Amino acid sequence: MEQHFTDTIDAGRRIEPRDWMPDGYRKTMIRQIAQHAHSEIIGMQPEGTWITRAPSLRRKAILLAKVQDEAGHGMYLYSAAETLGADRGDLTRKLIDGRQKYSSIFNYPALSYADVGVIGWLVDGAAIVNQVPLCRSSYGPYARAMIRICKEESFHQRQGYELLLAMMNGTSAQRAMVQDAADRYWWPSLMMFGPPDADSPNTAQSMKWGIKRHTNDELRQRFVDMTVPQAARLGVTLPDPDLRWNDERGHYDFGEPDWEEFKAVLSGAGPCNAERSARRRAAHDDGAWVREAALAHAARTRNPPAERIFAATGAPDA
Ligand code: FAQ
Repeated sequence: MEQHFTDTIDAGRRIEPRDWMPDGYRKTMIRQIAQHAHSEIIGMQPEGTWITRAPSLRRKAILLAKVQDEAGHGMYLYSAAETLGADRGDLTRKLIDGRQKYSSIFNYPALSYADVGVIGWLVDGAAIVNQVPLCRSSYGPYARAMIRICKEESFHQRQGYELLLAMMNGTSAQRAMVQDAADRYWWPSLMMFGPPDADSPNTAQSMKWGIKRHTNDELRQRFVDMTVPQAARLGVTLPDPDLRWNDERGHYDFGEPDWEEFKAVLSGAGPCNAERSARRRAAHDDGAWVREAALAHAARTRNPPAERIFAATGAPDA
C-alpha cells in the first residue's frame, strides 16, 4: 500500500479520500487545510469592520462580496478536512482554544479604508502566489477546492488594486493613506509565506509528498518579483531600502523580514491576536442556538414521525 501511495505521488496523480495514506501525510494535510480554513474565517475580521463604513454603495457591495467569499473558502476547506476524517466542530474548538494556528497576517489591524485596498493587493496577492501551485497539490479534494478559491482570490486582488489606483488618483491625503497602509502591510505580507526554508520544519517532507510544490523562500521571491512593478505603477514606495533588481540573479534582492516579530505573532503576542480570538469565540457562542436548531431539524428529517411519512407517500401495503 505504501508503494502504491508513493507511485501515485511520483506519477503526479492524486491521492483521494478512500486511498491508503501514511498517518503522517493525513496529519500534515489536516494541519495545513485546517490552518488555511481558520485563516479564511479569521481573515474576515480585519476587512469586515469596514463594511458598515464603506465610502460608497459600490465599495460596500464589492467588500461584502469579498468577505462572503472568504466565508465560502473556509467552508470548502473544512469540508476538504472532513474527507480526511477530521471533525469540523473539533477543528473549530482547536482554533478558539488557540491549539491550531491561522495566518499571522490577520493579527494586524485594518486602520483605514486604504487597508482594504492593500489587503486585496498584497494579502490576496500573496495568497494567490502561495495557492496557485496548491491547485496541483497531491491531495485531490484540497487541490480541487484551491482551483475555485484561486479564481475568487484573483477578483479579490484586482478589487484591491483598483481601489488603490482610485485613491492614488485622488487627493494627497488619500495618497498618504495608501502609502501608510503599504508601509504597515509589506513586511507582514512577506511573512505569510512562512519561515525561511532553513527554519521550516515541514517543507522538505511536504515537498516529497507533493503537498507543497515550492519552498517558502521560492514563493516569497516570486511575490516580490511580481509586486515591485505593481507598486511602481501605483506610485507607492515599498518600505525596504535593500530592494533592488539583481541582473545576475534575474530577481529583486530584498531585505530580511523581522523573524522575531513573526515568532511573537505566532505565539499570540501580535497586535490583534487576543481581539481576533475573542471575536471568533464570541461568534461561536452566539451561534450555539443555530447549531442546536440545525441538529434538531436534521434529527427530525432523518427520523420523521410515521404519520408524516405516510401522509407524503401513502400508507404501505399490509
Ligand atoms: N502564519 O514548516 P513551515 C488567506 C506555521 S491566505 C501562521 O514552513 P508549512 C486568504 C506552520 O503552520 C492565508 N503560522 O509550515 C485571505 C507550521 O506550524 P506547526 C492562509 C505559520 O505548513 C486573504 C510552522 O509555522 N493560507 O487566508 C505561518 O510547511 C485576505 C512552521 O512552518 C494558507 O494557509 C504564517 N504565516 O508552510 C483571506 C495556505 N507560516 O508545524 C482573507 C496554505 C508558517 O507548528 C483576506 N498553507 N506557519 O503546526 C501553506 O501553504 C503552508 O502551510 C505555509 C507554511 C506556507 C503557510
